[in-house]
Amino acid sequence: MKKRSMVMSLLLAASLSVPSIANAAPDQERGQETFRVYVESTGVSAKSTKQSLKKQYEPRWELSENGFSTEMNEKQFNALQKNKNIKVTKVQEVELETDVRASEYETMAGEYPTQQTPWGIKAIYNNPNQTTTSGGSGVNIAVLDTGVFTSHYDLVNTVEQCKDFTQATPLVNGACNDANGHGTHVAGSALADGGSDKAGIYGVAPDADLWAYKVLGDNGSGYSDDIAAAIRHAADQASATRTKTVINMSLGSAGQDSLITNAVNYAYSKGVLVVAAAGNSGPNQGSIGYPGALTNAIAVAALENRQQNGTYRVADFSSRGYAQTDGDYAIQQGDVEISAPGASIYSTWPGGGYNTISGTSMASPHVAGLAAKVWAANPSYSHTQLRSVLQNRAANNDILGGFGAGYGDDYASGFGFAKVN
Ligand SMILES: [Ca+2]
Ligand SMILES: [Ca+2]
Ligand SMILES: [Ca+2]
Repeated sequence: MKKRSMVMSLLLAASLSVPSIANAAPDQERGQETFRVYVESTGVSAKSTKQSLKKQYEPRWELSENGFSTEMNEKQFNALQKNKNIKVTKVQEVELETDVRASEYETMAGEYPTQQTPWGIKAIYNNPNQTTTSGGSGVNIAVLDTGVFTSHYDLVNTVEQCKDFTQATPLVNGACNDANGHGTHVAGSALADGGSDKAGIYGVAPDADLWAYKVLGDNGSGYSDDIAAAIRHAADQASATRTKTVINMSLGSAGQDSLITNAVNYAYSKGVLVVAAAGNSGPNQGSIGYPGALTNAIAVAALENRQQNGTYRVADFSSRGYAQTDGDYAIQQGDVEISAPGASIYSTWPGGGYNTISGTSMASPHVAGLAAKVWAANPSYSHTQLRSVLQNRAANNDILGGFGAGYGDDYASGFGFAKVN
């Protein structure tokens, strides 16, 4: 395999540096271990209660008027629970929607990709001979994930923001290191641009701008308050810069989280389009995860590169919605909305190489990229108009293959496979 240039060895070396673990918890005594909580004061004196709580516990994120997240130990948590004017809850952990260990094929750093337009790109462009991609100019894609290897040849020119929401000091600007691989892979499917030499890999919308927001740790797990803060930050940045923004969340959990729900609703109210993985807990009914299951997030199911009943097939692992809503072409909580390629997806990887992995995590950025591409071409659209267009394109490409899939809107594939053409 041809080498891409000497620069790659530097990139590889950079990727091997061990990320520092910031501010490891100092509490070693039994019962003194701290954990993440959200504290909300209630009642007529909620404001002053909050002020005094903030003096005791250093706030991490203030995600509501009378609340904030912080760290405390079991003893402190139990004490606050007894106070009727304080609502204190443990912050939920959220995970990425892929098993990255299930990598099938890897191209080492420094080598050119074996495919410049992987099957998912050809499929969503509806052209088996597609050799490059285009579009997305002026639209931001905020990838809330494990970070991004922003030095990758095929991503470096797309990076506009790189921020870390997971460190002990919240919101580190200019840092978004990905030691996991998941976020780098997701970003590549959405907007890899082939690199300056145009010999690299292509995502759906290579002219879009990448906002790489690290919200999950290197083990692929993160806290819902960090994710909620990143969602709100993306929405505020979209407003401040007066630009169109698509949020991609290839992450989730079985249960609904109020911090993330409120943040998604906030972003949606600010005109941001929110796209999320449906989850990898299929194929049974009701296996869909959050935040995809929220009405204000587009839940994306994963397709395999395999035909059944004359269409692509929904992967068994792809989480399902509820059969009772089949055929209604309406979106309510718990519905799968759109399908996209998500099995055996080849994309960018930390260090500068490429890797093939599977999950609804891989399907979601195909839709985020398509959204950016359609929005850039139709800048007068509101985010709700854009969502309708994506739904219509999906309905025009009905999916019939896979457990639970059938004619029209179904709980496995949603409205269908939304394509470029
Ligand atoms: Ca949804
Ligand atoms: Ca339905
Ligand atoms: Ca169908």
